[in-house]
Amino acid sequence: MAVTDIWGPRTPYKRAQMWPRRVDTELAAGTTSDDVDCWVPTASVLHSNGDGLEIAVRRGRIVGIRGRADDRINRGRLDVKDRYGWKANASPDRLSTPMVRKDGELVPTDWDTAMSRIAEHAEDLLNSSGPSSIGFYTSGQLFLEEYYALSVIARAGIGTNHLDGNTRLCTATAGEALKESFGSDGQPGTLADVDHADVIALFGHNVAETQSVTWMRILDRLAAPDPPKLLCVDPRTTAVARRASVHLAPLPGTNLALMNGLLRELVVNGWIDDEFIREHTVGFEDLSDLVSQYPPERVSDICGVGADDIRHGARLIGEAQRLLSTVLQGFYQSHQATASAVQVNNIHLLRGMLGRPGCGVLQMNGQPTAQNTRECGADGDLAGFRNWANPAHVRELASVWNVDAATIPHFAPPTHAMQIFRYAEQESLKMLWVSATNPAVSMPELRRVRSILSKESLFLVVQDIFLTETGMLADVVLPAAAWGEKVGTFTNADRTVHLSEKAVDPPGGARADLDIFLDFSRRMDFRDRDGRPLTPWSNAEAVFEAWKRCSAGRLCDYSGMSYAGLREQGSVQWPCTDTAPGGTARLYADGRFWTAADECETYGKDLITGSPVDATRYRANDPKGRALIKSADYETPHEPPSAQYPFALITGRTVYHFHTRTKTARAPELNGAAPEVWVELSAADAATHGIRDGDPVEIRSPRSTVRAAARIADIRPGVLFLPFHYGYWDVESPAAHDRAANELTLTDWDPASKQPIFKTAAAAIALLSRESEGTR
Ligand SMILES: Nc1nc2c(c(=O)[nH]1)N[C@H]1C(S)=C(S)[C@@H](COP(=O)(O)OP(=O)(O)OC[C@H]3O[C@@H](n4cnc5c(=O)[nH]c(N)nc54)[C@H](O)[C@@H]3O)O[C@H]1N2
Ligand SMILES: Nc1nc2c(c(=O)[nH]1)N[C@H]1C(S)=C(S)[C@@H](COP(=O)(O)OP(=O)(O)OC[C@H]3O[C@@H](n4cnc5c(=O)[nH]c(N)nc54)[C@H](O)[C@@H]3O)O[C@H]1N2
Ligand SMILES: [Mo]
Repeated sequence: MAVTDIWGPRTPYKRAQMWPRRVDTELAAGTTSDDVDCWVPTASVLHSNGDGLEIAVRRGRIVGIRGRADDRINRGRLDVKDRYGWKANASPDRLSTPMVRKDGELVPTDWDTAMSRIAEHAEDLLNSSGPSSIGFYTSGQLFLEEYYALSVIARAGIGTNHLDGNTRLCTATAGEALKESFGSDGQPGTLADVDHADVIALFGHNVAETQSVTWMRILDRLAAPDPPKLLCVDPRTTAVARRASVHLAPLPGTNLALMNGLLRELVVNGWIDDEFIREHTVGFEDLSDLVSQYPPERVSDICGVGADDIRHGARLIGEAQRLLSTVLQGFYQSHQATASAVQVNNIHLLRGMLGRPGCGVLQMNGQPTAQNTRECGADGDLAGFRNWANPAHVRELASVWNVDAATIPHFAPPTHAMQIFRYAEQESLKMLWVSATNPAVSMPELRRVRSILSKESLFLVVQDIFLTETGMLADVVLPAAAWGEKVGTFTNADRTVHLSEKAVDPPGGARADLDIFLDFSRRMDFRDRDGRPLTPWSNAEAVFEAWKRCSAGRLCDYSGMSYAGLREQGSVQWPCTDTAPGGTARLYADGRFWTAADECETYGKDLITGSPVDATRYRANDPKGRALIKSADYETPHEPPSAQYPFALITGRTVYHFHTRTKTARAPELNGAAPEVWVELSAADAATHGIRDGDPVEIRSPRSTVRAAARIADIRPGVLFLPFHYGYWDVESPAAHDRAANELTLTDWDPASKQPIFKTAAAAIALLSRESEGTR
């Protein structure tokens, strides 16, 4: 298959049939299946779909990949990044030895020197400044066992509240929206709902490029009789939009007005399930009052979408028999993120469409292991979806870890990433340990981020598989083993857990992230209440067994799983318990939610201000298992287009690259398909500005300037789209800082989920002289 053949050939199937198999295989040039010594089971780490994969190994080296034919997620198929991305593992510039900064330069050293430098620094800070001077910023790309170990180390070992993941930039809003509506994080639906739905609604989700195997599944249904209808909500005419029955292209940042308008149509037309609303929800009257203020004409004015298009979109949802909705960054990273994502949950609550085949909500994840970051409490919650504001939950966790409840910080919500960086800026945070994320490219307003990471007052540890833009600013760099070089489990966007086996050894002295964290814990000599080691584990399986105990009784219950079982069954969806040993496809089939005051993961927040609901107030209105219908009024974005910056700037992805390209730019096929940064604009705007396709242009925001090649695309006039993948590790003059989209984005976040707003900023565009092309 050519690299540009992204979705491959069709294997049509009708509703409620089994999705046919199609096994995709990619082997290194000159290698045939006969040369492969063994196929090692794993799953994808280049998106959240959780496609089951097998790594081809020959003489201790990775020589290819194929989809697992029997995996229920992909039935053998490969995403294009997975087809080639494995090549990065053997890249000659993999980090293979620790480095420490000496006289301003990073120099190679041995593990003992690097780790003792970190441990001594942490000891000193604990003695001089206390636990709040130390923070951890981790990922959505490590394994469950690694997050769990880190969570125990940070919360019970160090005792700091400053532990968050890059999942904050990614799916904090997914987690928050689920908590606000259903009382707990946890995906209601399953990817198998694609097989049953008659309408699939995609809200700010370019699934064709970002979870391309799920798009193949949708395409295969579209190619058969009785295809589902699609509703696409995206300001760009993506491949999804092109196949949609209704495409709504709202102005960036106006999702909430659109959602309120759609909900109003459902109410006005009686497309609601009164009995479900009465029996299983609270808050309908408030929502109904509020959305009555959003008739199609008003919404049309706000969103720049035709009033009749809004009616058509609502009818599609309202008359669906089996509605599947998916939500991603077009909502989560946009203005009023949580409030908008919650309205998608509300559609399903109003229509009573949850827990049945085809009736699902997928508040999507983005990163392969983001779900694990959240459930292990390496994000803004306590392990096992426990409520930091509920003393009984804190005591329960303390007893699992055998520590005093007072050791686990719970005086305030766990600190969110943007606030951790703020503390570093203010110098109260003096040590930051960054694992498997590259904030010097992926965080908003990069000039500020660079200045924080470069501060003299900050001791920066960076644990990665390559020397990234962030690593270059570190005091200590730790070389990690990558996927395929270590063992562990991880959980995709529909709660499916896969075990990823070790296929080959890591390069040089690189070590599994888990081993690095556990080494640190041993050096710090963290102990439990009885003086026993806090993290007594020596391998991933032992950590998994400990996590099973921690998760037992909570929604993300793993207690019925084991490595042996995962090897046998291939994959399992949590909750998986004694009573549900095969796992659980759909949550909430019984219409009972996790909202009871004693159970819930949060007492919730005001969706507009983010201010938390206090325990007393929540208990006074205990929803006792009914879902919460929460509504909110639309407000204008914080940085709307202006005379000086007339465009709405949005940022996002292309199918060929993963994030900051540390892996995909090292796979020649993928890099060749998208070697340089571009900016998309409409033909009308291009004409006004005298810009032709391919011209070098400059995009300016109140923060900075980026240079890119113009691409005339099918995008709403007035909107610019810039992929955020391109940083500086592979350019000749990195100091120019004129390539990364996040030079332009603003420091601002959703008040409820604290997720940064990467998709609503103002910008201007101008043609650069055509001769300056290629001068980078
Ligand atoms: N190829 C590839 N796949 C990936 C990744 C990758 O880097 N590359 N990353 C993975 C990760 S971590 C994530 S989080 C997911 C993200 O997956 P997606 O969310 O699908 O990807 P994005 O391109 O960030 O944004 C989706 C769409 O939001 C639209 N959008 C922008 N602003 C608005 C708005 O105001 N309203 C609406 N309705 N839409 C808007 C954009 O036009 C864009 O098409 O992808 C995962 N999969
Ligand atoms: N403007 C803009 N900015 C965005 C977004 C956007 O749409 N627009 N999207 C946001 C989203 S959704 C996300 S998820 C983030 C992603 O942002 P980042 O997390 O910064 O992106 P990655 O390039 O995936 O960084 C992961 C790092 O982990 C390393 N790594 C990979 N595997 C391992 C491993 O096993 N161990 C260790 N130790 N390291 C490993 C990789 O080499 C890489 O350096 O970006 C966010 N930033
Ligand atoms: Mo993400």
